Amino acid sequence: MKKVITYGTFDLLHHGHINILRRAKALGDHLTVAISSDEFNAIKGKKAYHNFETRKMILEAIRYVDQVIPEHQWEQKIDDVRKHHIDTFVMGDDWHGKFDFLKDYCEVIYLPRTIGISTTKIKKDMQTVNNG
Ligand code: C2G
Repeated sequence: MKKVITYGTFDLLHHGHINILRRAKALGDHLTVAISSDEFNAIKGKKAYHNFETRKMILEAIRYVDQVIPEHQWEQKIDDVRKHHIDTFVMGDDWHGKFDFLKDYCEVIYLPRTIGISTTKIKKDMQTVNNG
């Protein structure tokens, strides 16, 4: 069984997230998603609209996702890959090159981001709509 992993906050779920989850799953038979805890988001300088439990529950409802684990820190990826016997690590290419150290442990693939959508854009556009 070929196992794939990807990481992220996945706040205000949108089609960009779905596209990368679908493509990540297509690279293997099993997809694990490591979703950022609220505390790790603070370290990333992100404030998610939904808390960890809600974001986790939403991800678990997606057909491409087989397992959801917490992401507490930058440094856990090597342990995760080994502990979960991961064959392939996938991230959007805004992270291109940033996780190449994992190449000693698994295949590393960066996939093109979905253009024109982001959680930040959703928040900004909603503000404009609401402010008239
Ligand atoms: N993504 C995408 N296209 C978009 C928006 C996001 O392909 N339009 C991808 C990102 O490249 C990432 C995943 O969706 O691979 C999750 O995006 P975020 O929730 O923004 O995650 P991020 O803050 O990048 O956290 O340790 C890694 C970090 O946890 C990544």
